[in-house]
Amino acid sequence: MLIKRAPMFKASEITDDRLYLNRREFMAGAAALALAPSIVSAGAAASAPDGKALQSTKNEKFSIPDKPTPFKDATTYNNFYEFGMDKEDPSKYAHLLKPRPWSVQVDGLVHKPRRFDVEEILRFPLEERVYSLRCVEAWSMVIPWIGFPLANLLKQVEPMGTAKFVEFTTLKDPEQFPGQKPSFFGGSAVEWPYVEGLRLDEAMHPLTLVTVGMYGQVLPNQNGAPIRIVVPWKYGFKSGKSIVRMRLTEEQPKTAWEKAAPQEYGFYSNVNPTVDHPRWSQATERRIGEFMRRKTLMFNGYADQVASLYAGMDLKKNY
Ligand SMILES: Nc1nc2c(c(=O)[nH]1)N[C@H]1C(S)=C(S)[C@@H](COP(=O)(O)O)O[C@H]1N2
Ligand SMILES: [Mo]
Repeated sequence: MLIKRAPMFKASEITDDRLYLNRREFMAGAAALALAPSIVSAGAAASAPDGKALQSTKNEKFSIPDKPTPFKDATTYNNFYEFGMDKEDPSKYAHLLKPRPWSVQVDGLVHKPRRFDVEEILRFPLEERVYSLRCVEAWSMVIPWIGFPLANLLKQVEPMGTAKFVEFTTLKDPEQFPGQKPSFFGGSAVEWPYVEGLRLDEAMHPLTLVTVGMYGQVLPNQNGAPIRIVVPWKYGFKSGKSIVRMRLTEEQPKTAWEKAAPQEYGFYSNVNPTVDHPRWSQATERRIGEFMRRKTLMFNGYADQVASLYAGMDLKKNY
């Protein structure tokens, strides 16, 4: 039987995840000893950036000093359910996605709705910003993203006074995303297309990034090519990949994960170590590549910059 509305992750997967990483570390150790080099090098993904280079200016003010996660981990350990539900699926099937031609429709409650071609989006002044991405599964990575503030793009379409939210929609095309096929093995956990959303003030916050690259190159397909959103103070699933539409609305958008499991994945999904997921703790995280778990920080370390957006809100209710 296909379980159509399965919650995002089973508690057992969280455990498997740790075992998997320990196995990888063991393999890496074995490689260092030259015991199993052929096995370690068998993966399809490159160990160093090998895509098209992308120029950008480093924004130190908006970067954390942490050491970036190895490129190979950031491109082979992914959540992108359009390609399948296993961490290896996105890098395995990423070649099916065609990131050109591509455009993003920006419409809804705006005075100047329009379509942006990807080449035009690449002409915005690009910055490199090192952010950590904290997944709701309690692991994190540090990634040098390349992009620009979403506010710069939204200003061009002139949001109306009635606009309160932005809805982000990912491409729906089962030919490019095998995980969207009705016949997909195991069924899918979410309804397609993948939809995410932010309140307009969150969307306009200078930390919220339209992202077109990472590690000095264009975004690899498995990381959301050619255009994704990155919202560093929220759990990773708020950062929708391969975006084709941004729609400004008065009503709060219905997000894919809220529809799939509302008691587990709320609209806000701010990183908050004091609010556990119903099936596991959010107090600590495993930084990919590190051995010890670290304490998770409120708003993923951005409390000074973003806490004021939620003044007066009960963050336990608005999880
Ligand atoms: N369209 C789409 N966007 C998505 C997802 C997805 O399954 N589909 N997964 C999310 C989750 S759960 C995480 S943690 C991040 C992972 O981003 P990364 O693979 O670049 O690290 O992407 C988010 N964006
Ligand atoms: Mo995630």
